[in-house]
Amino acid sequence: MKEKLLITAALPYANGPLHFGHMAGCYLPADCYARFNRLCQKEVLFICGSDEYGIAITLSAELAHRSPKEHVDYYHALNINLFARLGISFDHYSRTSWEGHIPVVQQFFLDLYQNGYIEERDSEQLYSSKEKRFLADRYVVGTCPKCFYEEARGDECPNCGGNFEATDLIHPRSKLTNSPLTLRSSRHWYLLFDRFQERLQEWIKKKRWKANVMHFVENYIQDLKPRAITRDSDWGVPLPFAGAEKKVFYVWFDAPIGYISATKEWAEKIGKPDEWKKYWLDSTTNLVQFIGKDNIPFHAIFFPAMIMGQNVSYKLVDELPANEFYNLEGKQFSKSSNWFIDVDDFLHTFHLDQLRYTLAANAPENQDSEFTWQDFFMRCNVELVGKFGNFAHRVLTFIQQNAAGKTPHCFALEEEDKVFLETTSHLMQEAKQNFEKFQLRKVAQIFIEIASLGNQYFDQQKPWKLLKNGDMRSRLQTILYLCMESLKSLAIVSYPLIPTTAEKLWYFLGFSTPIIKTGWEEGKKKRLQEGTLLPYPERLFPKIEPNQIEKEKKKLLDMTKQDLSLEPFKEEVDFSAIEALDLRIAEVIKAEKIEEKTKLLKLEIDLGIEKRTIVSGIAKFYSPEALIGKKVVVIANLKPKKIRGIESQGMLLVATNGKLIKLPECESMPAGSVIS
Ligand code: B3M
Ligand code: ZN
Repeated sequence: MKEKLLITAALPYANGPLHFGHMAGCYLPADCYARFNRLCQKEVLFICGSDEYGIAITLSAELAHRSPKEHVDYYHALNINLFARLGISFDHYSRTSWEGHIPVVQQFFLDLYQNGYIEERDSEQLYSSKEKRFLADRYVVGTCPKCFYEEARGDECPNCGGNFEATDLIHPRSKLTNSPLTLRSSRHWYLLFDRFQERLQEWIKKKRWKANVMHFVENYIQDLKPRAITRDSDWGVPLPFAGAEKKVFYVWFDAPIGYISATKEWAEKIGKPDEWKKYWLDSTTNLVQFIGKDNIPFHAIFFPAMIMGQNVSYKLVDELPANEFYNLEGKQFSKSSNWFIDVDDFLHTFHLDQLRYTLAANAPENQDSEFTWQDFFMRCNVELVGKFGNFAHRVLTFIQQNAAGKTPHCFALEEEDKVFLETTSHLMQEAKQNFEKFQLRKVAQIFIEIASLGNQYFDQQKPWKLLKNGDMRSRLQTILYLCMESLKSLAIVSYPLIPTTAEKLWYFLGFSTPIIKTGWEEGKKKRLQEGTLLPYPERLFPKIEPNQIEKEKKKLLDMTKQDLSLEPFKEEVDFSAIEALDLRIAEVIKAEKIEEKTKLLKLEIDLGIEKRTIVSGIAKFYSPEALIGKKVVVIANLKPKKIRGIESQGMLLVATNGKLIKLPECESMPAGSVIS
């Protein structure tokens, strides 16, 4: 029977864009592992989905003036899109807000309840009389009980780093309305984690996880306490009985169950609704869960305890590859402080496999690591182009030019040929073991080592010298054949890391069945078909110019200089307020500065129906000459107003972040067009 593998990657919150840090830490390692095991022809199911409940999400949604549903719909779509572009090969990507998730979570709770692991408790929670609701965690701000910093959050203090309950804050107030909060009794359900201590200890003892993970987990288990698994909110999985209205499960209770419900959704999708059981309810499944280090307690302790309290025996996690953090040029990736790399931008300029290789070669496996442009440059040019690409290119073009573009024949091997083949094969085996141990950095290193070995062999054998000697024809063929053998190994080893490029190389070697369909062992055994007419090879990777990297570094720095103090949203308005506005496209026909030193320009514009004069404060960003002939958006029904003695008959609309000003783009529309 085939070995069965269920691979999961931490469910990302649908609460903000994902960045390279998430990719390097969790999703790319999980993807490489899934691809590797598929290549080894194991039965692989790779599952993930968006984590869509929780207080952090309702708060962000409220701050952005949208409903939680709109908020998660937006980020869920963004997550899907990003994973697709990075070639993350999930078999199914679900979301915790799909309806099938609810009964699974509720049943988990009911089993725990029946088995005596749940306790109801009344406790004092912070209540806002103004908002008429309980406020939890991040909805609360107040004075830190430890250092008296006045802007501490409900769960921690950014000033002293202290951790506490929201109820410990001095003068707690609502983050949204600033209104004071008072204590009110609220009923919550607690999961008695302490009751699982012995079973968890027994179970964890047998694990062979990374030392830091083991150490952390063993310590954590010493001091397990009951924890509230419900919250006062209406966004989340509801409790399965009456009398618990406005209560939902805590996001860390429902999210891990999302792995199971996502698998159920997958089974439904493929039209075999019971197929999920083959993975979750069969002890022979190997369950491998990829996570970031901040998720360790939930996957190594809480979720296993929740499973131990069930009436059904679900799989407990077997392997828990937990990576450290991945930063950007020395600082954490952060969209809000403009320290990130725009993925669209990146993939527009560079090749996806350049990124996948760099992230894998530098993955934060045993300590934090970082993306730097310099490292990217070096890996792309020195390793991907200089070693791997170069070897492929010189061998394949040599064959095109000197061996009629056909797979050469392999004649008798000499000692050095055998050593070359054996060393390559040995390195491949080593790469395989490292894939199995989640050591992508090491795999990447071995991959480049195989390429270097190929280059050395080619240099030592000097096939170009043999060209001149007709008697050496068979020797020449053998050498080229063996170089192609080495390229074959490179394609196989690199497939999980850089699948597109590996398949391309495979095709250049004259194979018509893709590597992934051929398999690791089969591919290794498969003979190159001597005499096959080979396709003309392209370069596998382009070389990156130093100025491209300088440009990227500058872009990053420039971004941080932008002012991020964007204005908060204004009060809601009725549709009538929008209808009342007459927005039009106009063409600028004349433009001049009012006085040399002001930022004001006097514009003459054509609204299609009539011409007007308007005064606009954009002189710092647009010269009069640049504006002539440009289409702009104006408010056409604004009462005229005198500015510096000139009657401005309308107003020009611009985009601004307080520092920069840009005119919206609408060149293709004729003057007079209505904006609605
Ligand atoms: N959404 C946390 C995170 O993205 C969380 C993981 C859930 S896994 C069940 O770090
Ligand atoms: Zn503090």
